[in-house]
Amino acid sequence: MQLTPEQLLQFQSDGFLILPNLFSPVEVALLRAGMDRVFRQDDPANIREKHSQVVRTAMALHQRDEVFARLARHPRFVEPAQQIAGPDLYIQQVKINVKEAFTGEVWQWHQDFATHHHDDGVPEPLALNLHVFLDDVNEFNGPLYFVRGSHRFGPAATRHDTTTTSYPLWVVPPDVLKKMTARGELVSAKGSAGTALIFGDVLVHGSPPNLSPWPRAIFSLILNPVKNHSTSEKRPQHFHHRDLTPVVALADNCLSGAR
Ligand SMILES: O=C(O)CCC(=O)C(=O)O
Repeated sequence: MQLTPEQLLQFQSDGFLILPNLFSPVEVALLRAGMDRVFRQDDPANIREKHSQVVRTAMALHQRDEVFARLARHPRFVEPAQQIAGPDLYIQQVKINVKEAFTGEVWQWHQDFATHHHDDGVPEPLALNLHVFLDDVNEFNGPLYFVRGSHRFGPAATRHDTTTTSYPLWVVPPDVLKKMTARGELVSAKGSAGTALIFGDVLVHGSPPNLSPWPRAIFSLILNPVKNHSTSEKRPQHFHHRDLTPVVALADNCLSGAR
């Protein structure tokens, strides 16, 4: 699948794209079945909420379940990513982030690059984050918030937050965010299950707690140019995979039959 010239311009201008209903209800059902399987596993890559102990993030999914091995190579993700970031991309991270109804906790404002750079030694902010909603995401169940155009500020001053999130995250402090929002509006990324997002490594984003009665699960794939690979192995490999083999797109119907 190729992005149109208009979509590419919009990505360059806003720093993100929302692609409504990119995956069908049947494909979402296959992915949700995979999510149930990996969440039942007793695996250190299932990271739990600090307070409720339910799974907040499940990582290394392409190594743990066939449906996610295929999704990480899906042409609707890989081909647009290659258009933006170049042909040779490796699979850096594959996860699902969940915000359970009533208890799902916050993700502080951050740029993914800060953690990729400080913790993994990634040189440049070239990676892309590709999401697909596994639930309907609305304004109440903890959508991602973006600061439109914040990628144009480049890497921002950061603070290492080891208390709020279930794993340490380099976050954007409030005074920096305030300056950015004076120049770029806040957008909440909403849509039906199957909607996809693409955003770059320095786009500022975060998400509020889920106070609603509706759970919210989002699959996330990070692809990084091979030439921009990590140079530190400080974090366990489920945070940043070491295999630099360039990803090859599968057929468009690759999810059917995966279980
Ligand atoms: O899933 C979310 O709400 C945000 C997650 C996020 O920003 C991240 O994993 O970097």
